[in-house]
Amino acid sequence: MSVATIARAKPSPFAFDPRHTALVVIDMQRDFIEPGGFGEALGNDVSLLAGIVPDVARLLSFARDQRWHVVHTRESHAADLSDCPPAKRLRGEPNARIGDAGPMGRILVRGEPGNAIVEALAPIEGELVIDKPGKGAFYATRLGEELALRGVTHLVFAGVTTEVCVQTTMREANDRGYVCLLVEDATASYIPAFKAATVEMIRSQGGIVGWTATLADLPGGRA
Ligand code: TIU
Repeated sequence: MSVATIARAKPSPFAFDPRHTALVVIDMQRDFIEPGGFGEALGNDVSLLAGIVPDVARLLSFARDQRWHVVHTRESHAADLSDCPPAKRLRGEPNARIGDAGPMGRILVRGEPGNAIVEALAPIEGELVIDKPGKGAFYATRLGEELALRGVTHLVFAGVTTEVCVQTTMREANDRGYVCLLVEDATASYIPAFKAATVEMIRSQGGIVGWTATLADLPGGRA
């Protein structure tokens, strides 16, 4: 069994088998990262998220080199919004509603320009792309079945936003028995204090939700 270890992971070394490990890149889509999308419509400064694109690209390249499985998610809804509960659609300001027209097409609607993953992180052939109607990537998707088919037991997380879709997915994964690690410098929030708190709470209490590490901590420091 080929086992790798991230010795400097917190709260303790993180051992994993690359063949049973997937990188899960959460919602690195234009809607959240570029001006004119859902994130900005909610009143956020999107530059905080754009700043991690090169770091996520380094992590993605590392995962591909190491032959980890790779999963990309997109928060998105069907064009008829049949998978968007009113409680979600009506949240926020009237001009920020999911399904409304925006500069990058209809907000958070599948297939619209704004729903695309940013070019620098575009999925390549063989990588799994999961469209998810919720904040968590396991809710109402085939993610669990796809990971089971591939024999994945360990998940390494990156993406946005740390305390919303990343944390929700990580908690869903933890409850489903996956061993989880968050790469601190490959995740971001519109609210830096929330990112910091999330990183701390994940690894608190002996790793109650999982582990954290930085890109420089990865095996070989190659990322
Ligand atoms: N608003 C916010 O921080 N996040 C989201 O709505 N979705 C994700 O985190 N992807």
